[in-house]
Amino acid sequence: MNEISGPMYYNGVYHEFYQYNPDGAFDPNDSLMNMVWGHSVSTDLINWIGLEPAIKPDIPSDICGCWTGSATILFGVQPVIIYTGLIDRKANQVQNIALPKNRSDPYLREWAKVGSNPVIQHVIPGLNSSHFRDPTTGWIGPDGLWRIAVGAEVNGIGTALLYKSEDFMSWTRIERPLYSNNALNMWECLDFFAVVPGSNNGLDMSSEIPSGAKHVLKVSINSCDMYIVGVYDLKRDEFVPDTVQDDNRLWTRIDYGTFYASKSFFDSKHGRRVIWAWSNETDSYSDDIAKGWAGIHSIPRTIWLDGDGKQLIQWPVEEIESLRINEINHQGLELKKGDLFEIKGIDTLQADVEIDFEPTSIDDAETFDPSWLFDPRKQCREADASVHGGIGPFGLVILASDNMEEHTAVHFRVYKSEQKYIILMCSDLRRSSLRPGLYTPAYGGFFEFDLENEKRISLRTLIDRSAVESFGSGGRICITARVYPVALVDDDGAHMYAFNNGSTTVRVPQLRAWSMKRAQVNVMKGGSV
Ligand code: DQQ
Repeated sequence: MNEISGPMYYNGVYHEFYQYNPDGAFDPNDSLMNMVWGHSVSTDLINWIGLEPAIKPDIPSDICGCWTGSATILFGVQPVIIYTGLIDRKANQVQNIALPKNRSDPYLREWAKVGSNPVIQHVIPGLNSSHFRDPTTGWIGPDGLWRIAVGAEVNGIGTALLYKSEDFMSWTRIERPLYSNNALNMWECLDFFAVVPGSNNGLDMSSEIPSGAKHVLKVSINSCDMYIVGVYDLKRDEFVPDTVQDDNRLWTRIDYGTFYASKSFFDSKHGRRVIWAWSNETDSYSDDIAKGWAGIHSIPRTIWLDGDGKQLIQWPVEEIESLRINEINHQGLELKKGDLFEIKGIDTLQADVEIDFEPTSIDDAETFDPSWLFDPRKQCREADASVHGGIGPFGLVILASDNMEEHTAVHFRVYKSEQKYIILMCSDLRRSSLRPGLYTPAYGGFFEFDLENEKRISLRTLIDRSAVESFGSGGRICITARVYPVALVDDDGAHMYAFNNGSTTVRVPQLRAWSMKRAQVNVMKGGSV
């Protein structure tokens, strides 16, 4: 499977539709021609029931595949899916609509395509018709009309085309796009949502958006999910970024690891916005064929905008804590240069770890070089966990074999840049496994941190065997990684450590860790798994 398509909360049930390849774990032509919409439901975002696919290719306007799209709940009662259909084997794309056959079925198992499909076709000069896809969730304007954006490449430029409709069925394109930027070409899986700076209450895009709200445009391209914060100019129906860098390597990322095509939705049960994404395998295709599956979805995260109005914050939904068991707790540890503290007493292959680091002095931060911002992964390779620093590296070593031949390091290093501090967070997979044929980069990203006032740098890492999801500084920076250590396959128990390799001693005021119970994942309705 690949990404989540059309997540929604409707009548007490969460729906997760997703791109699913019925032909197997590996698509030899990488053409994704037969994709269907897989469908799972949950009441807590943690335990899932698998259902039959909701949408399959069977009409001329999706005959070669049902690609990504969104769900919108019209006036709180009528769910509608709008998705991309492939009309031929050249992957030319149009947009289609499907409605639930029976709204009183709590799981909305069956969906019917409307007779007027395709509801949107590619008729714009300069549009690359095989790059015209992934319609967003709808939102309503002050004129009462619905809007959606569709990702496209127009004359080689990445564009969010804007469409308007009275009834969500018949659509007219607004000549001016919602936004376009030549820093990138095709934009996949656009997401557009409103946020109030400093508030973790989510906003429903189908309701009135309060004044003072900001808007976020997320684009997916080249395995990266990037976002821009700005305002939505209602008069011009245009997204206006607060700032945008010409060089897309400097765009802020939702997650700096294997986390792609993310999608958010408004969760009316808890009044929050939830985002999650596809994390692809980074093992080999033959491994995928042997396993019989490929691709997972990250743990859903609550997402909101920091009080500074610039940075999105993400944190695993609180329901994940229902899986925590066997808590262990340490307070007042001190890690001097070279110290390694073993975290024992939990299942290190399936764990949730929360740890705070407090450097005892801020004097020894090394000088930051702004050119590093273009390639944080290079900095993670060059200044890795074994390279002594001033403040840091400190962090966690996880999934480590007895002799450390295999291990994954998730760590921070603090730099001084004129009057501010900039932290590099890395998730370094280069020694994660002895197995050949794996993709094992050192992922990394930078973030600004008010070290003088905040003092503590937090790290939370959720480990679910091959999935390692790390949240730095309360969710200001996230890195998802996939690892395949031999120790994991053999199930002979891996080690976990907190470490410091910087000359500044680091206090650990609080370290809490849990084993995680197994969630029910895609238990098929009717008993089989
Ligand atoms: N995957 C879908 C497309 C989308 C891409 C096809 C992103 O709709 O653009 O499975 O991973």
